[in-house]
Amino acid sequence: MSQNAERTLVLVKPDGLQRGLAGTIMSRLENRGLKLVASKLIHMDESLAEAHYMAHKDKPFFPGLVKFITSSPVLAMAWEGKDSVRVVRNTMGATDPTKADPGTIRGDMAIDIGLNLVHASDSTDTAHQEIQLFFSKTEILEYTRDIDRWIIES
Ligand code: IDP
Ligand code: MG
Repeated sequence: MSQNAERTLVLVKPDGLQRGLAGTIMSRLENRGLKLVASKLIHMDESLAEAHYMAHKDKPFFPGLVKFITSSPVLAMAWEGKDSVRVVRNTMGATDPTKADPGTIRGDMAIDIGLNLVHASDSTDTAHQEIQLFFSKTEILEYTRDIDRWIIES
């Protein structure tokens, strides 16, 4: 991994794939200058969903959230770049799309909190755990991009 770079887990949730927005969402992250280092289409089972959303297990919306995230495939991705955890959260917008800023993924393309299109890790620690949950070491690819010298000052 290049200096100062970090990785974060992003899911295009079932609503994103069903609505045909996976490409648009990937484009937004690519356009921001982030680098895709892992990706897979996966139909999450209950145990993966419960592990992924463990922090919310006592919340009233937890059963509905598990049911939703396992209802149809998701696109799981790891993105790498400068401050990627914070940058991706900012690019996604607030959890409740009615409160998300225009210009963000949720602020432009979603309106309901239960159908907010994307997941992204909320800290470098959770990013590390979440990436491990979805990807093996060999599924995360190290490569350089010539264009990076036009995106990140050395
Ligand atoms: P985040 O996805 O922005 O990190 P979290 O608070 O971690 O938001 O919640 C995880 C997911 O659970 C949200 O993306 C949303 O889909 C769902 N969720 C959160 N709060 C509520 C709620 O109050 N009602 C219904 N669903 C919720
Ligand atoms: Mg969260």
